[in-house]
Amino acid sequence: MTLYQPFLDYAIAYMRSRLDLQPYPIPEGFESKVATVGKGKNQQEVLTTSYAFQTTKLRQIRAAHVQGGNSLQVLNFVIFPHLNYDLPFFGADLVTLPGGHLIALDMQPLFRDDPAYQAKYTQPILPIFHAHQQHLSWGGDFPEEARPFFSPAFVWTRPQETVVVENQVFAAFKDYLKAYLDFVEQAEPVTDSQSLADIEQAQLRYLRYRAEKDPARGMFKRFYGDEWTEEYIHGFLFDLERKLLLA
Ligand code: DBV
Repeated sequence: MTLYQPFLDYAIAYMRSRLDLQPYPIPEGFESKVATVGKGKNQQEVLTTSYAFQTTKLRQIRAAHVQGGNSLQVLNFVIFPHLNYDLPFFGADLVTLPGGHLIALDMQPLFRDDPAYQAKYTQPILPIFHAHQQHLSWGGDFPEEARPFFSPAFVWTRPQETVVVENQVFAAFKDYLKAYLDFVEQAEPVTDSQSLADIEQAQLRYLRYRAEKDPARGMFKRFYGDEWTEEYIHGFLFDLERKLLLA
């Protein structure tokens, strides 16, 4: 059972239908990785596969899909716009662990507290947020330091039932992705040098936070070791700093 495969398939097919998706390089050794965990009857394979694309407006569209049986399924899907667009990040963290499901879905703002930015990128999605929020109760505490990176339209929920993930969460995911691609379609390049500098700073702030606090670090280290994990995080999942150094 791979709970999030339909999300991944949908996202790729839908993006293909609206964008000119080009491949984005995945470093060698990170396209697909498997480990066997547990002993005896409890042995389980954990497979992590990576997907990555780019377009003229979107620097990196990438997904990590972890499949390790009924009680370990993860799809982490993030879109990083090019640095000359003020677009938010599309962020989906869909996680199933032995303790249950944990769902984070958002368009993560570059400038959370800027009213003009909110009017442009948060207010238009509030109706979608409220429509889905009715079916998805608030997921409770999350790290306080992560707060600046989420929008007021942050879907954060821990469904008890898998069927809620398959139906309500999937519906929210589709609506958010559609709304995001609408923003992408409308986005115009930023040329003002101060705005460009602000965008780069905001992207780096977000990226450093995510790379440093990646909640999957412990899990990946257990499965695949320290070296593979750090390289996966800095060389693929959150690679902006490396790419800027190379540029
Ligand atoms: N999270 C990632 C990547 C993952 C991933 C790249 C490829 O950023 C998986 C895998 N997220 C993942 C796992 C867990 C979480 C939890 C495996 C469970 C960790 C555990 O319980 O052991 C949103 N994801 C979480 C949590 C949050 C998010 C708030 C709970 C963390 C906690 O309670 O400490 N998404 C995550 C986040 C940001 C985001 C923190 C910040 C901007 O966009």
